[in-house]
Amino acid sequence: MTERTLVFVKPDGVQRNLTGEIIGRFERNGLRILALKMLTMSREFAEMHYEVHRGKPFYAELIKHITSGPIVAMVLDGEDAVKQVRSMMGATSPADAAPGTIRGDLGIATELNLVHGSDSAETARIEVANFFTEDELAE
Ligand code: IDP
Ligand code: MG
Repeated sequence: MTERTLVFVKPDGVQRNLTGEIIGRFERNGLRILALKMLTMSREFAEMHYEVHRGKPFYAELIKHITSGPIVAMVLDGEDAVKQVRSMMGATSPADAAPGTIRGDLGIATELNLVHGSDSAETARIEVANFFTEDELAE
C-alpha cells in the first residue's frame, strides 16, 4: 500500500554534508519526495516531537542536539514507506545497524545517528502534519 512517512536528516547529517547522500538513497529506492525543507527546530517543537522519550536518560542530550542546527525534513511516499524507510535507516545505534543501512554505513554514535523516520503509519500522519501544511505537499 502506498503511504507517507516523515523523515529528517538530523543536524549531524547536515553538518557532515550527508544530506544529498541520505536523500539519494531514499530516491534511488523508489520513494518519492512530496515535500522538502530546511529548518531549525525550536526547543518547544523538539520537546513535542520527542515527547515519548521525556524522562529518559538521553532526553536532555537529544533535545540539545536536535535543536543545535538546521535539519532537512521531508515527506516521502511509496509502497510501505514507513517500514521501507525504517529498514533503510538501520538500528537506532550505529553499532547495531547492518551494513548497507544509513546508520550502519555512516552513523557515528546513537546520539549522532543521522536520520529520523516515523515509526508507524499513525505516527507518520501526526509528524507529517506537525512539520508541513497541506499546501506544502505535492499532489
Ligand atoms: P529511532 O530514531 O531509531 O526511532 P528512538 O528509540 O525513537 O530511535 O530514539 C529517538 C532518538 O533518541 C534516537 O534516534 C537517538 O538519536 C536518541 N537515542 C535513543 N536511544 C538512545 C540512547 O540509548 N542513548 C543516546 N541516544 C539515544
Ligand atoms: Mg523513534
